[in-house]
Amino acid sequence: MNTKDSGFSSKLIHSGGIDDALGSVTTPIYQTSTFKFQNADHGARCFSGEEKGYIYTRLGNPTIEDLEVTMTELENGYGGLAVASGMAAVNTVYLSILEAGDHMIGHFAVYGPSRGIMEKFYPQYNIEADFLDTTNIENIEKTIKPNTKLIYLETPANPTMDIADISAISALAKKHGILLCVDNTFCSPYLQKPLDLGADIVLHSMTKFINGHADIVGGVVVAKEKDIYEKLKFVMMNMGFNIDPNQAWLARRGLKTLAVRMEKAQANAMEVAEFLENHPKVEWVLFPGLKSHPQYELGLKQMSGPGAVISFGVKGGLEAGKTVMNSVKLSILAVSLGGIETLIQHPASMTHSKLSKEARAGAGITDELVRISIGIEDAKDIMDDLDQALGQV
Ligand code: LCS
Repeated sequence: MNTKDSGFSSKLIHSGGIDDALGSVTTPIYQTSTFKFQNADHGARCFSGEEKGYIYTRLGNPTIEDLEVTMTELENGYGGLAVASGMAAVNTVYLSILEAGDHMIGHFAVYGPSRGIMEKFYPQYNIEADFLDTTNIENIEKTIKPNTKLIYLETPANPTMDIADISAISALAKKHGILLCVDNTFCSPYLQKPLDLGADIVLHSMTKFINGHADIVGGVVVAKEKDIYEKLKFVMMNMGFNIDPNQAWLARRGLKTLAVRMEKAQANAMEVAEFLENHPKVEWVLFPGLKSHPQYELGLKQMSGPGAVISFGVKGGLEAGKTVMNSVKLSILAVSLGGIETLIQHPASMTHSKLSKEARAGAGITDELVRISIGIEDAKDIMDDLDQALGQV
């Protein structure tokens, strides 16, 4: 079905959809590494690009394509690539856009490894980066150099929930001939469409809201324009970053319920955030849906909802936060986010532990910060659980 003019939820259900001769309602899992050619000339035509045909799963597979076409439609892009993990998506972007001698600007509080790999691995290829507070556009402007090729945002950011102004930063990037990439993992295209706001590339850890069921690891990159898509595709194919058809199928299945999952999770999160903000044992709460969020107005402008991830500090600091994490019964003490189950974790000792203490402190990832990703359980049960855990402090 052509879903170009369909609404978002119809796209979730009907986009992609590879023709299947046997009439399967869902796209089959093409569990094959390679595809048979009709004859030698057909094989040659597939390789030269004269004819569209499947060749070898690292280069393309109908189950994977189903997911890529859907994500591309949802993000309003030119083309998308599903890859083995969110970090494969991040590195596909870095490797495609940055050459030796180039410079990148990133937000200082992105997912730990997205910053860590850039600071620890890429300098050997003479690629340099500055990670700074991108919620202040002047910081970016001051840091742009003649060799700056990429601005890399994560908004809302993991785990500080900072919100960067995608439209304003995109205008600045365009003025300087710099590409803008946005990690949209915390929102999903249901809540935010970075390409519509001016970004050139959007990426996700599909491990999170896109799949939504904490049962796969995957990533996706979507480009606004053909030339960038072709660069990303070259790297993806030749680095072997492709997702496997089984994982792609699960992600595509999980994606079908994104709208209903996100609605329920963010409604729960709104209740939980208000509950935490009024709790006597809680020092502070960061959640885009609360008026106390420093970029609350900007969030309203560029996101259609606050999402379902909350960061908070417990009175009594790290020790008190640990007591809460050790006392929860319904929430699960685990990293990751964006699934149907509520997960709680401690960024300074877990997801962001590989960043230096100075880098964490500079980015606002304090030792007392606890992050909770709200699931689709009953809001009352989540709050009762947090209340009894806070009661242990
Ligand atoms: N981008 C963001 C915003 C993320 O939160 C993560 C993972 C990644 C990229 C990398 O994706 P992956 O390779 O894991 O699919 N974030 C995690 C987190 O906060 N806890 O565990 C993983």
